[in-house]
Amino acid sequence: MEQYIKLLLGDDGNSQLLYPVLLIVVFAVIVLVLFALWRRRKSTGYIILLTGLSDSGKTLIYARLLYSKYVQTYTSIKENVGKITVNNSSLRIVDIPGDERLRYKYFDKYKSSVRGLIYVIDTVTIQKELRDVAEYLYNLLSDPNIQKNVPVLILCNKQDQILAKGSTVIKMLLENEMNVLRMTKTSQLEATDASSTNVFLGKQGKHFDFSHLDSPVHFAESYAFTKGSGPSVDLEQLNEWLNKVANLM
Ligand SMILES: Nc1nc2c(ncn2[C@@H]2O[C@H](COP(=O)(O)OP(=O)(O)OP(=O)(O)O)[C@@H](O)[C@H]2O)c(=O)[nH]1
Ligand SMILES: [Mg+2]
Repeated sequence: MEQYIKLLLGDDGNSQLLYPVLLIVVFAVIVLVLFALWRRRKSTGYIILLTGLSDSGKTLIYARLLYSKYVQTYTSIKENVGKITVNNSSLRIVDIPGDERLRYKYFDKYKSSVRGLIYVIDTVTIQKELRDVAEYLYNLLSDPNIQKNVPVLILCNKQDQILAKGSTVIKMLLENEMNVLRMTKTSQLEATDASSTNVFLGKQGKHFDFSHLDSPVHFAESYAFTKGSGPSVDLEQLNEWLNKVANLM
């Protein structure tokens, strides 16, 4: 040990090798700590949040993704959390209740770790629920945790139903509704004090357009169940999106 220290300090006791060696040691420790954190993150899994209004089909989609089977679902009052592996990445799927008294509580619980957001829409009842669907989506997209470039998938579910609206129509309906909502929110913002949490989404002076947001927003169609004959599930576009998100990790 003595010899080793002498070698580092040099014959005259000056530190010729000491600083480069210390630098290498510090660098190695930092790399090891970062690697350990990365491994831990990988094994805990990246959170993909399944959200949307009540009855849109989140829990059935969750069951399909995790267990590839149909389950009888009931209005959720707590979250479901489970892991799937996509392209060697571990994704933690978190299905949160859509009930309006619970949805923000659970969103707040997971939002800081969200790496992807799936917003499920019941495309049969959309016309009736448009205001609620748009408002909840607007609030989610305004959240700083989501604005950090988190990929968003708007999943137009229940496509097995004859009265279901397609994703192109849903996109148009939502953009129009979000445009109106944004005007209301902006005027609220002007009328109230600066502590208001309303955020202006999109480009000033332009009609609301999902492509103007920082987060990449995609639309997809799905069904997780059908009462008729034929295939009972189609989550292909959802799986494609999950693959893309997993590749980013
Ligand atoms: N026809 C049809 N029914 C579906 C589909 N997906 C879900 N459902 C039915 O819609 C109802 C609601 O589904 P859930 O998965 O419980 O809805 P949820 O979004 O989890 O609702 P909350 O837990 O209240 O937030 C259930 O009766 C499902 O069987 C679908 O693609 N097509
Ligand atoms: Mg549910």
